[in-house]
Amino acid sequence: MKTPNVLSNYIEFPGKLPVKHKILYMLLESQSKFLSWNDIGAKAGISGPEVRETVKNLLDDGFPVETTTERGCRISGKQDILFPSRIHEHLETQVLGRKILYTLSTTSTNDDARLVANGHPGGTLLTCETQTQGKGRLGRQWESPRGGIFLSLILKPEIQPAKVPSLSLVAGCATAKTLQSLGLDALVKWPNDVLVHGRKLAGILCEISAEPDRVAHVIVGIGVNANVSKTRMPGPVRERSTSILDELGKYVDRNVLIAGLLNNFEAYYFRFLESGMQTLIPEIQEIMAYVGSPVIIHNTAFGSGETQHGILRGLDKHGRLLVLASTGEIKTYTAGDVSLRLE
Ligand code: BT5
Repeated sequence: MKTPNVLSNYIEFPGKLPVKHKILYMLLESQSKFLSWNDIGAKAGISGPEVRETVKNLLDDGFPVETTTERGCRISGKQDILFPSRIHEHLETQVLGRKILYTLSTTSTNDDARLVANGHPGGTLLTCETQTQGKGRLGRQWESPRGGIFLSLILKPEIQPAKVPSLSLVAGCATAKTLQSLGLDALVKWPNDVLVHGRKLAGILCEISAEPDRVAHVIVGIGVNANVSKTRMPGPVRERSTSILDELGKYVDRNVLIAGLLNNFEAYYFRFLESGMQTLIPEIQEIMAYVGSPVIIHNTAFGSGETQHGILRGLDKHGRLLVLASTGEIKTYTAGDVSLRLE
């Protein structure tokens, strides 16, 4: 059971850095040069034994710190690490990510965001290097190995609760556009996936807390397989997933990518709030997977569990899925899983 002290492992930006992160960033910035124990201690404001204890902690966290008695310690080579300050440098947003909460590892950033949403402003970003209990929809699991992007945004939109489900598509669209800017052929698969060459590269999980006519907050969780090969995923996921590393054959700067994603998402989010979902539909349909193709819909609304076949037609003005059934009738879905029907 999580305590209300859920953020004790997080660092807050802007804010004071805990000693561990101060030392980590010192080592990373010194670019493979040794830093003496004394220098580190003086800069971090702690004693020699405390420095050694903190460095041991960093080793336990998986950072390849090389330690020597004489010369001090260093981290060699480029490390793929998130820096809240670097995410911040690349932000062009007014609201999203203006406050960043970052930790190396947690159970699920969505769970943490939900627990702390009341005490934090709309737009707060939670992110981490790895999740131990990453969540998908309907109790499914989200594989969260290091190198991926795992983020949750606390949003406090003044909209009717019924409009919240559209935010999944808005986030999906922003994620796909961000991936397209890297040269990837990214498409949105209704309601919450981003596919590249038919394989899942990113997923969205929106969770709402609301009264009947008022939204308290929405947590928009986004997972992106970035600098991680799908070979690190368990078998069934490996077959149906891909990553930026697998597609482009190179590492990306996740700090820049997260900032770019937030920049794109905010632009769409503001349009959604100002003008409604309707204005975004044409753009989303343009990058939607399976339009015109035979599909199978597994309807998950109200636990109905029914499965239907049809031709995917697109979206209605609310972002609901339109499918042409074999009877000639157009069916509308508010929730479900779509897969391609192989003839
Ligand atoms: C999703 O659910 O796609 C939502 C994923 C949201 C993840 C983010 S990460 C930050 C935040 N914190 C969280 O705890 N969650 C959010 P769904 O449509 O139900 O898809 C889940 C299914 O995708 C699984 O059952 C697997 O088949 C597959 N899957 C799991 N991990 C994957 C991965 N890393 N890449 C691709 N597919 C994956």
